[in-house]
Amino acid sequence: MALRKTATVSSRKTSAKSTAKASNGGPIADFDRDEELKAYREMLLIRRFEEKAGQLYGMGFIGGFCHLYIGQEAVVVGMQMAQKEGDQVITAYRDHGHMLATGMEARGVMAELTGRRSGYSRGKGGSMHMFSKEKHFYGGHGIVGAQVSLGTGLAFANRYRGNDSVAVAYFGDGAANQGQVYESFNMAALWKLPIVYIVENNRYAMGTSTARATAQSNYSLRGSGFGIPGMQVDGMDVRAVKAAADEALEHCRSGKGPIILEMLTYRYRGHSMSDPAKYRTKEEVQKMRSEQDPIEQVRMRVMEKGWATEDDLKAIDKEVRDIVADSADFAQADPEPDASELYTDILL
Ligand SMILES: Cc1ncc(C[n+]2csc(CCOP(=O)(O)OP(=O)(O)O)c2C)c(N)n1
Ligand SMILES: [Mg+2]
Repeated sequence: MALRKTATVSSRKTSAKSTAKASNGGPIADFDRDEELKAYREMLLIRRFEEKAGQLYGMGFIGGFCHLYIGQEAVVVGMQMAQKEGDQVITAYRDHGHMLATGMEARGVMAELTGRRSGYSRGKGGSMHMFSKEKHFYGGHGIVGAQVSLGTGLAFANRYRGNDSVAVAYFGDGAANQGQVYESFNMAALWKLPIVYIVENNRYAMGTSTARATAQSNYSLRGSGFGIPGMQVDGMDVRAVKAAADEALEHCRSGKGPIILEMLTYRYRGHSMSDPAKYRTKEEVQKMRSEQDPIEQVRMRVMEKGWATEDDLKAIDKEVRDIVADSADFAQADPEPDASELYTDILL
């Protein structure tokens, strides 16, 4: 696979017209009406869920850390649309979107965020530590970069068992500078492990911009020393993500080993819930929101093509809002775990 060159993210404009190429020159998937509306719904669910999580945090219902995924929705939704049943997902702490995209229930995720009994980790894991073996979601990790090694282990297990599954390991631009990432790349390339490494390049690691922290800002090239191919992808366009995902998953499934997808994306909110945001201007955030918003891009396309009316989209919005409101009501009514649960499900 050819390595593609960087395109500047800032030159992109939201366009209602469907073009043959993504804004950085990469391929896009040709979505039909159902796919557009599915992508729209899934991304909206994540956004509304995250907005509600932010509210509940402000009201004191969620304790500890809480990292919102708002702005980055197209990445996980485009990837998930290309994956097959059995493909594993693992990510860092900015993880609620990944959980919802794998099909985990909003109720269980919200209950975990609020530390309740019906949460995915029985209220004992919180925002950063949730898992669902049934949905092949392996966390939720607070140690920056750790999920890359663990994800490589998942891929090793696939190879060892001789199954057809691919592991998808997400990590940030900051995590990409961790040493264990390269130890993992080495083993994955050596043993041709079926894994897609996704660098979610949202331009910041907490308050440090990529420009200040990295000697090689084209993260798709980070595997080149190991012969791992990579692509830069417009991570704000769900069709571009889907096209890259199709190619990458096929690469892995056909036994060619690992591949890296660098998703050019952006987070609208602060790193976590308290973030003075002195490291970027309000104008920078506003420009991304108004010109490249992943949900707005789909909305404009489906409206222009006559694939949905305002009312159709409002109905989707209502359905999604209802799911999210229900999850918040459920979580607040659910009891906290009993004190006797303190010593269960843990290694002593
Ligand atoms: C090993 C380790 N070092 C440092 C931290 C503190 N820390 C938490 S998040 C973060 C930034 C990571 O940024 P990035 O990988 O770009 O992910 P993003 O938050 O942008 O999604 C750091 C340094 C940590 N949790 N683990
Ligand atoms: Mg980052």
